[in-house]
Amino acid sequence: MRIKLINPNTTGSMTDLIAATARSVAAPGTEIIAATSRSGPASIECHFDEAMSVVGLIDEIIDAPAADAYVIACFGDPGLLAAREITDAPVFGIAEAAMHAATFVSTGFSVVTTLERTRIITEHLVRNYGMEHQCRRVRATDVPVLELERPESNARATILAECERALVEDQSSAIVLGCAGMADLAAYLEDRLQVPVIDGVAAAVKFAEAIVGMGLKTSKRGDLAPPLPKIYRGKLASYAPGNGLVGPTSLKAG
Ligand code: 5HY
Repeated sequence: MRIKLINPNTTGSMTDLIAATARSVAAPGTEIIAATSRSGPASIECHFDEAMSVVGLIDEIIDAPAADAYVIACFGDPGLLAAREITDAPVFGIAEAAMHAATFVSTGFSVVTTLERTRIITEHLVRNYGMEHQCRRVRATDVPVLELERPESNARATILAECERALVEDQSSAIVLGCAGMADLAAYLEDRLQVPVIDGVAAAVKFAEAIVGMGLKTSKRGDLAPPLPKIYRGKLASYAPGNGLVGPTSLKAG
């Protein structure tokens, strides 16, 4: 099967890190195509960044080659439901995937994320995904996303310390990493903390393999049916559903 891994921010070096993690867990026979969005923010750290990242994300789903499944490799799961409307191939957000994986191996987890201001975005997702009972707390480290890949930023030590606090103060028994840029830290942290540390990129790839392996596709009955044909004006005129790019006539078959 072919899984298209989309980094909705425009930083290629981060995509390389994410792709390496995805390929390290992919089963034999699973092809990982990694794509960096070509338009939008260098990193996604607020509501505006998220909103501005969605068109670039959609472009990566519209553009060939088609995949059997798509992974949105940003912990805000930006544009997840919109993406599920324009293809019947299953689409996974790394936040949703990581939280579900955590519930299989613990009765209570903490999320350790980047900036304080993104903490509220994750708390919204926890509620949206019905994870209030399992997610004990969302914690911020105030490490900017692009600092994660700078060794001299001390990000790893800062994240480890926050995870240690989470296990004691939140009484959590698992950690969910709150950024795709933390994907390469899971093994190190798990070794230090001796609890499950879940990276959403790996979780999303394995869930994609499982769901595609079951022959499941996204339902086109109800709210995830293709967007209704209509006129779009201005910068986004070419995205008008029904004009061949997006919508019923161009449903991206998985
Ligand atoms: C991410 N931002 O995974 C999120 C993390 C965050 O550019 N990739 C980003 O801080 O919300």
